[in-house]
Amino acid sequence: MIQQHTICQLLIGLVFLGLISFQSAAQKSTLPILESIRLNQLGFYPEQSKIAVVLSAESRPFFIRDTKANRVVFEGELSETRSVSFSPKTTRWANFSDLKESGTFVLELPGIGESYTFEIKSQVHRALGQAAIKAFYYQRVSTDLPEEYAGLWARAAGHPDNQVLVHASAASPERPEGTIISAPLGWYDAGDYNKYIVNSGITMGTLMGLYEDFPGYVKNLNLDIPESQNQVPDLLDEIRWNLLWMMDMQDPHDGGVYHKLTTANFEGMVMPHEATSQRYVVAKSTAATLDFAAVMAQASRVFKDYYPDMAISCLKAAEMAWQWAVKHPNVLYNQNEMNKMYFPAIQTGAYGDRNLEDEWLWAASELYVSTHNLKYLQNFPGDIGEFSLPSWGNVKWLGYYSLIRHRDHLNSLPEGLIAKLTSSLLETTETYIKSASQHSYHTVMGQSARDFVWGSNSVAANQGIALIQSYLLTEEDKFLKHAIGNLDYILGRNATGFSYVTGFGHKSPKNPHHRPSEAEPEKLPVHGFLVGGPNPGQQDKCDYPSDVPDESYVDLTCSYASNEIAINWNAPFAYLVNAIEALEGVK
Ligand code: 9MR
Repeated sequence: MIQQHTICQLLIGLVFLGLISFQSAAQKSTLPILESIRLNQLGFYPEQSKIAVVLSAESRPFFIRDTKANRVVFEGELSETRSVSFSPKTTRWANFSDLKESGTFVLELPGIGESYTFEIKSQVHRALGQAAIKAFYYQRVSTDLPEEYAGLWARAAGHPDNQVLVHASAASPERPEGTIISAPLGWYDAGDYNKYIVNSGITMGTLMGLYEDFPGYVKNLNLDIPESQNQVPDLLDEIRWNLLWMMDMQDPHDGGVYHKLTTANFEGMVMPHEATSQRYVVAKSTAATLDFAAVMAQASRVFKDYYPDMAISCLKAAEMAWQWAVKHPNVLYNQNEMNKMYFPAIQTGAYGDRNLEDEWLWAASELYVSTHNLKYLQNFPGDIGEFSLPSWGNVKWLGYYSLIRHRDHLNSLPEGLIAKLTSSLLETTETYIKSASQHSYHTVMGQSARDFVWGSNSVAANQGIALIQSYLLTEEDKFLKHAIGNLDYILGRNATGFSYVTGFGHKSPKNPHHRPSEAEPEKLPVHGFLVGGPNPGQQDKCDYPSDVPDESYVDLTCSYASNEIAINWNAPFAYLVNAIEALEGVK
């Protein structure tokens, strides 16, 4: 009696400490689920690596148990310990890559506990890949989302954006302050309801890159959106929704592009149709205009076969934007300075960038690929510099990826350029891989504390894209393997044990900073969104459970610095999952 009582107390204590939680009675095993076992909570491909990480000081045997047959199908021993300098945690890995049979399994530490269930099967991320793109549909502006397509998250239309005012900062002779313009459609940027050209730029470039790299796969992707019945790939119809908005952000009189379409202040935590404050187009900027030029140039290729007239308009818009930028090469968006001069002051996301070298390169690359006009190569640098991971403020490699992807059709590139680009990319991704095996979670992501910026999960996704690009160039399996490793990171093999995608995995964000999800708390959050992830900056001042860089994450709605969703994070995530499905899911 006494012994049972003590064990009971111990278990209650452990639950209280958050170390374990009990699984549903439907499962056969009576072992508790251990939060200290970290793995991709969806599962693995039969022919690929299968690694879990255990936060354990002791070396132990581990079993993989088939939950249906209730039978051990694999036995192994945890590895020696690993750690990183910025975290006090040590880990060991369980490698069960040799298990290739399909089914539903748990990883068991005999006598102690077991992992969440996971699957081994082909197409294990197929539904996730669709959801990662469908998330953009849920962000659509100026339209209702009928239940037929949006299910649980059906909602009324918000933001018609047909009565948008030209803000004083954006006034021009043809469009003085207060002019009413119309710029409907597009996607909400993130948890807020504004539309920003710079952030749309990288998002669109990344999604169109997915189409250009995997057209066959994308054509078969059904997203169940209103356009699904037409002959156009659903991904392209989704992209078009935002493209049409972007086109209206160009001033037709001079080709310059407004930096953003926004309210003066962030709206409250209400549904789109209840957020009705006046919206403005604000200040033209060179960054926005060049990002726009790059997107339009790429769109002119991607949409040529499906919407030929629109594709022609896109190329014209791109060329006009380029010309504006040539005349105004360094108009920076500086919100603080702007607010000293104009009323109303604008307090929403700035996406202010001080270095435009990369925007020039991206626009030049896309325009050159689409037109083959040598004038776009005139100012190309002889020295391409080191590889740098794309982010909203650094888009150089979006352009370089395009040059690499279209290399066979580009005859006039400076000699040796493609060779320099590919060796720069491969040098970086080889280094990524070398260090991964020394790292706590056996991932490319998180080898350095510097990976944990605002939106760190998009760093993991963009590293994954660099690895996929390397794989496409070399066909060396190690690159694909480590791209999948970063997806494993996103889905649970990480320092918090979260699968960072709403609606996917056993422990996923329930309270993302996302207005439509917050405004209807009785519903599950809209699914398919990647949250920002660990960010030791903790700029939102919410109550975080830890200050350690890779653990600085909290699943609270207040946490816009770690738990917001954003289109520029979902795009590389959508690329990564779908590229992996296109390459591995078919096996
Ligand atoms: O992703 C952006 C991050 O890099 C910046 O540090 C941060 C602060 O300026 O802003 C982030 O972008 C937010 C934008 O400003 C407004 N919409 C939500 C975006 C995601 O948090």
